[in-house]
Amino acid sequence: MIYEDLEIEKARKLFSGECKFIAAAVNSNAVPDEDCYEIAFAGRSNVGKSSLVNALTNRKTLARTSQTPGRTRQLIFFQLEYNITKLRLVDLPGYGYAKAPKKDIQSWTSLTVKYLKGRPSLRTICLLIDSRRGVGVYDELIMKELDKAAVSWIVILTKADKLTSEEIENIKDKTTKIISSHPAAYPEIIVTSSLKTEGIPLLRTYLASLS
Ligand SMILES: Nc1nc2c(ncn2[C@@H]2O[C@H](COP(=O)(O)OP(=O)(O)OP(=O)(O)O)[C@@H](O)[C@H]2O)c(=O)[nH]1
Ligand SMILES: [Mg+2]
Repeated sequence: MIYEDLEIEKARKLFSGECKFIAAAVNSNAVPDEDCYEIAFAGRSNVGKSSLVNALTNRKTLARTSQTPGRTRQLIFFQLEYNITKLRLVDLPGYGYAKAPKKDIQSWTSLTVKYLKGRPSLRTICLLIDSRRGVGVYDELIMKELDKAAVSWIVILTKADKLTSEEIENIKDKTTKIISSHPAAYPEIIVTSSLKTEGIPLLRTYLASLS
């Protein structure tokens, strides 16, 4: 991914502009009207979705984060505004945490997939993978759901600060191979650390380029 200075600057301005919480939806009937583009963040519980939303918007406490998995149980909508550009960030509930993970996946599916499938304003889904754990069984299931949703998705590796650069290269290669068999996946991966803000400007620019 290579971007021009102008695009990088546009992204920086959009993500440092106004950002407000607009809704927390427990079911697909409660989601706000589609009046601007949206980007959704999906991934296992505790993978760092809420932390990534905070890092992107440069706000420490916009999305609630927690050391206890299962913190975010609703679809949480945040809206960025800069001049006439608007973009919504949607923090999705995590999956794979409950003691009965299969049941947990089913409830994730019924709540979230309904939203993902019927949302023309959704530009992409960021699927977060913990760089220490790699792609797990439940991530594979979700990838299949995402392929069916007819929305493009991109893998974001999180918590890169916990790995050496050699380990990062390994997990990047492994993950790239896995996504190559998924038709709706963006072929490149973005490596991030919300703690060290690594990869955050690149991800902002990619997301802003879709708006
Ligand atoms: N070292 C490190 N820790 C991180 C990073 N991002 C998140 N964490 C930690 O991981 C834990 C979970 O982060 P959250 O952002 O709450 O995860 P989540 O995916 O929103 O979790 P759920 O809402 O439960 O699905 C917290 O303790 C964070 O501080 C990172 O980039 N580096
Ligand atoms: Mg969360």
